[in-house]
Amino acid sequence: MNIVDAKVIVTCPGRNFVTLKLTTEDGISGVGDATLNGRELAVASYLRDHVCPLLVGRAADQIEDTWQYLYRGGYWRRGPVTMTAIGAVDVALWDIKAKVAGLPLYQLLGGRSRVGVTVYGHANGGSIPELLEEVARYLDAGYRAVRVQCGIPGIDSTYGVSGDKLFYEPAHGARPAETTWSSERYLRFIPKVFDAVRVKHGFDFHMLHDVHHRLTPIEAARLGKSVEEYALFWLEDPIAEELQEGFRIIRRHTTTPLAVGEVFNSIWDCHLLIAEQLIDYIRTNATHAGGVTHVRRIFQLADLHHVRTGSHGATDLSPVSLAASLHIDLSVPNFGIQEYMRHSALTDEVFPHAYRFEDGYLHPGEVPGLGVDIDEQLAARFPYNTAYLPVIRLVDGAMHDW
Ligand code: GCO
Ligand code: MG
Repeated sequence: MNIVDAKVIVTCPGRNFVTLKLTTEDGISGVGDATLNGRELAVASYLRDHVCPLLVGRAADQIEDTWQYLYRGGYWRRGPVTMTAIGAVDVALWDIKAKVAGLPLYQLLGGRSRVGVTVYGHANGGSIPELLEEVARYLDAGYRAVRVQCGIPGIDSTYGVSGDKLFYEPAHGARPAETTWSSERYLRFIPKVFDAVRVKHGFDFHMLHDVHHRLTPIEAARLGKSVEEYALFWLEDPIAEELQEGFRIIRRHTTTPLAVGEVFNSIWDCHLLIAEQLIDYIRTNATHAGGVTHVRRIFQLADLHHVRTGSHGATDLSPVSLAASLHIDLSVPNFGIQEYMRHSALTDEVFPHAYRFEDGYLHPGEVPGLGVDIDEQLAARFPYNTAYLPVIRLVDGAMHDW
C-alpha cells in the first residue's frame, strides 16, 4: 500500500499550524503536526521541497524504515526543523497504520496502562490574588494538577502571564515584542507565590511551575532548595539546557523535582540528563522530537532511569500533536503528566477530534487512528500570519533567554 499524495497544509485559525497529510493508494489518509512556533515556514518548505517528493511511491506501512531513511538519508541530522519534519511523517504513518488495523493508536503501542491521562492546566495571574482565583477555577473544573505563573512586581511582563487567560501563548507581530527581565526580582518574589497558593488551596493537588530557561544553575539550585516545603510536582526548565552538565549543580542542592525537554528534538539532547538521573520528567513531544517512533525510544531510555514523561502540550502545537501525545501517554509505563492548554473553539473546528476531558483526565477516544482530522476547506480560510515569540533583555539591555 503505497503513499500517493503528500500535502502540507498551513493554516492560521488564530495561530499558525503546519499539518502534513499523507494519503495511500487505498484512499486512507493520516495527519502529522509539523508546527514549529515562529519558524513554521521553514518546516513547511523542508517537507514540501525535500521530503514529500521522496514519500510518494513509498510503502506506507514501513514506519521504522521511513524514519531511518529520512534521518540517516538526510546526512544533516537532528535539529528542530529536521526532527519536526520527520516527526510529522512518522505520526501520519502511525495514524494510517492504526486506521488500517481499525484500532485507536494506543492499542498498537501496547494498549492502555491507566484509566486516563492526568493533565495539568495553566493558571496565571498578574498578581497573587488574581492567580489564586484562577487556581480555584481549575480545581473547580476537576483538574488534579495546575501550573502556576504570576506577574512579578517591578517586571513589566513575564512568561506565562497574559490578559487572555484561556489561550496563553504570546506569538504576535512582524517582529518579536521586547520586554525587560530581572532574575533578582523574580527570585525574591516567586517563593511568596507558592506559599500563597498552598495556604489558600492546600496540598491536595499537583502544583507545577515553569521558569522558562531564565536562571543560572546556582540560582536554580537556590530556588529549588528554598521552595521544597511547597512540594512542587515539578520546576520546569530552570536554566538554558544546551549544557546538560549544568544540571549536576542544581541536583547537588535540591530535592525539588525537575522537568526539562520541550526544546529538545532527539535522544541525544537528553541522554546525559536521563542516564545520570539529573531530571525527573522528560518533556519531549512527538511533534518536535521525531514522532511516535523516536519519542518512544526516549521514553524507554527514561524508564530505565526512573525518569517519567511530561510531554509538552502548549497551544502552539496543534490538536494533531496533542492526540499523538495522548496515545503515547495512555500506553507507556512511565507516564508522569501531560500538559493541556485548551485550543480555541476555532482551532477545534479546524481540527475535529475524538479526545475529551473528563474528571481531570484526557482520553484519546476509541476512533481508529489518532482520532483527529483537519477540515481542509475551513483551514483554507485562514492564511498564514507572521508571528514571533517575544524576546527579553536584562535591565542593562543585554539579550537574555526568553
Ligand atoms: C510550556 C512552554 C510553552 C513555550 C511555547 C513556545 O511549558 O508550555 O514553555 O509555553 O513557551 O511552546 O512556543
Ligand atoms: Mg515550558
